[in-house]
Amino acid sequence: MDNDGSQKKDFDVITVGAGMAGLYMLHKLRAHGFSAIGLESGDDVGGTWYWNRYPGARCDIESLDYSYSFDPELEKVWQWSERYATQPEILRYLQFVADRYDLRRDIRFSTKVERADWDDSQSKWRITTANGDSLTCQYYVMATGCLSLPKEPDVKGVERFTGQTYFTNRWPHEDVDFKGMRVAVIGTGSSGIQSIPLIAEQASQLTVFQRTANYAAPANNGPVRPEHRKKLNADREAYREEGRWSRAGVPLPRSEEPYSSVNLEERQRRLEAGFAQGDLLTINSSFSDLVTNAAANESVQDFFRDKVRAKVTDPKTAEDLCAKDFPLFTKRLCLETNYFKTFNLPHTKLVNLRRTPIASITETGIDTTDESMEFDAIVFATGFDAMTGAIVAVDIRGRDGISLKDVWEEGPKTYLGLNVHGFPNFFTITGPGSPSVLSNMVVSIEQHVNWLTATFEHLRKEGFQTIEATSAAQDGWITHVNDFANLTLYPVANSWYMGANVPGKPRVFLPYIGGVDTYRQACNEVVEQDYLGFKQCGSSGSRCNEGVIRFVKPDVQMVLDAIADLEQPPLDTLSPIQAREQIEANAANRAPGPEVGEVLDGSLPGPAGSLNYRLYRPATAGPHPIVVYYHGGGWVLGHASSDDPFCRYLCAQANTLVISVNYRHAPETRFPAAVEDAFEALNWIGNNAESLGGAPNKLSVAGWSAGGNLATVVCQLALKQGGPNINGQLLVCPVTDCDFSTASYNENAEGYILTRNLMEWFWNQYCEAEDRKDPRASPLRAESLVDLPPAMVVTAELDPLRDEGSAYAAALQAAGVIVEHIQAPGQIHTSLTAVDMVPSANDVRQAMSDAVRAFAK
Ligand code: N01
Repeated sequence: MDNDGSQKKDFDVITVGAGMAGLYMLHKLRAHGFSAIGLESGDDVGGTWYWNRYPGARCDIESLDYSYSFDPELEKVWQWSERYATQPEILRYLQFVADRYDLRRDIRFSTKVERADWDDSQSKWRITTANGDSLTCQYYVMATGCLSLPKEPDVKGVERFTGQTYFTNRWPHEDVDFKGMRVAVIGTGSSGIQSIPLIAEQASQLTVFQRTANYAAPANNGPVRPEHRKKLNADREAYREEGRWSRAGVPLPRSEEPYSSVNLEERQRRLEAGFAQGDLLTINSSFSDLVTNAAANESVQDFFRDKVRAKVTDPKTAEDLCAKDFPLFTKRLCLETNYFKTFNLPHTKLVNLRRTPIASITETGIDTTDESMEFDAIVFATGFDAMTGAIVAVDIRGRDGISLKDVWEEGPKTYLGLNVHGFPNFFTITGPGSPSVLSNMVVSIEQHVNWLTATFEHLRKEGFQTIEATSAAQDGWITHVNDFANLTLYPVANSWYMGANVPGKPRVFLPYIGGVDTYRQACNEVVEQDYLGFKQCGSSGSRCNEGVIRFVKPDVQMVLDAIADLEQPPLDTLSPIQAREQIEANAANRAPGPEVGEVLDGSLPGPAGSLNYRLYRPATAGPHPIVVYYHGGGWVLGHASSDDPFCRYLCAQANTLVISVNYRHAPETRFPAAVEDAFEALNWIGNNAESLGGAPNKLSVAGWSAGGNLATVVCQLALKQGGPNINGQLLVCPVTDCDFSTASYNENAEGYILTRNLMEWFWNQYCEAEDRKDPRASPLRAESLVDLPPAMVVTAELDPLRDEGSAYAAALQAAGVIVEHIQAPGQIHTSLTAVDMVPSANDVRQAMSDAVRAFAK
């Protein structure tokens, strides 16, 4: 109440939704001295668990984990009766929480928010409800849940049916009795799979209309597992903390072993154990690559299909119930109790809508293209407009009246799934771009609520009134979210994760798949870096630490982490011999690269003795264009086969013969020995092209790193000294100069494998100081680059050599050479050639192989 006794209208925070997120938000805000109110369209607390009252509704994360952890006392006083509690029990729990913390007094029920307008002059949000109330607040938080707005039933004739119609996600509060009724269920997602067996127990006839069969594991529900309770009770805080820093918000061992690395017997054992465990996560956690490796995923799909075949007696029905249309896990795995066995009951029938689609719903039933069926009731288990639907259902207007719906027209844009540029002081709990639905929601909710409350406190302490993500930070986060998703099989499925279940919704991967742990770390780092990527404003000024929180591609980061785990000494602290040994030992673990037609080792006459080469021949009929390839390794490390995966890739992908030639290395032989060898090898290959199986006059060069340096140099020498005609040069992160003062040397001096120290070490091994400006060492310093062959120059953003590569591309272009320069964001010096290890560089690699093909035309 305000002082005059009227209902209070202005708050520090208004939260929309009184489900799990809204309740905890309210509790936490109160504890930190913020005035807060919750607005809820339902007439009680519970959110998802208030609306989804259909028979069989249960959680699919074990209740011990799917419960708040913020108050140890609460955990002690509430005891779950089952592993996976029913909807009524979870609703009772949330009601208990609301009562225990006296939350209802600050929740206005039956209050639907219709509009929210940012008032820049007041630095406040004005919230308008359907009841006509107008309230204001400094911070506006949507705690509306990810799966709350029902998807409109997009079935023809839906309004014609005169029998009873039910929606699983808006189930009546009073009991529904299907006894003696002919019931249709449309939809076989989690809601359908949970409700169908119970509806079958009552109905006299049940017909299930399935458009897409789903993967389901047995729930094996029962009392809470004693060992689970014991683990939690042994050290609650440690257990919860493990969950907070886990991949999915549940403490679980996670295998680092790819599926293919495990023998058949062990694979089967793990899959059976996962099934026996009866949960969503164990099977996926039993191998490292089930959501990234299509072949591994396919093999586990077979396991799931065989389980269905073993349960369902009619083979045709069994086959129809086998999921086949999308990779396992790329839609949420369902947990089932008697679902498949229900189809063995004589009064249950499956209609496969792929074969016989629904033509129309009629007054009395459903017509498919094959038959007319009469029903007393139709149950729609057709899902939600997930993750964004409930948010944009409110007309949210940010700065200058911009509409969130418009801003999100092509897919949601958020920073960390928490805030949106242009919408100061507006927040979403478990919003798109956060782990949310891919995690134990309670863990993610608690993390967001804690982060928000700490942020509001920080702003209060610092005297700031507003906070808003910058456009650059938001774009960076969206790129990161997509980069992670693109490493997985998820984008191929027509799932609600992709927005693909709602006609017309943009196809965008909505949650963040990097993991609860990774995400939490990012949020923490944002705070540690004084709210990196947020602009904070107050009456006495503003502060903005502009930046992108995650700019390294996620797969590159995994490589960096794996290397850090090895705890190896930096190469530049070793002798060249030790450095070579370390590099060779590491190479033993790398991915092998694609198959090619033939690999031959040979030698050719060099200026100071023979030089080894390795020849990669495509499987197609020759003769093929030739690429003379120079390996990387700072003129100190490597040999003819040290870039084996990349050479194989170029050979197979560009259908070209790749001849990787060795050259003398430093410090044993210093500059210009490597150049002399590289040039001699080029000449020899040019002269022997036909006997090597190459097409005449189709010769290009390629090289990576120091090999890129040699490739540029031989092109210059061939022009000057009359070498063979070169059709093109592919320069991958090349050394082109000896200047350590570039911005890229400063920005990327450490942390990305090739360090500034290492590069200095390489130069010191290779070349006397007075020789370094010789264009044969620093080709960027050549007098003229006119008439050099067409080039593709590829530079990596996080590479000390980036700027000299870019400078060489620009100099070539200025000299009239045809150049394509690709700058690879988020990549490091070693990642572009790391075939099969860094898939985020696949597009760049494809462009390289296209360029090599084009050189030969
Ligand atoms: O919805 P869904 P849901 N004609 O979208 C079909 C969570 N949840 O409510 O796949 C015919 O998964 C549609 O077919 P298709 C959980 O995260 C959790 O079941 O589009 N069929 C699909 O079969 C879950 O993932 C629990 O071809 C139509 C079904 O309807 C999420 O909520 C329990 C159709 C919809 O499946 C959503 O689950 C329940 C049409 N026009 C839900 N339109 C727990 O266990 C749609 N379908 C905690």
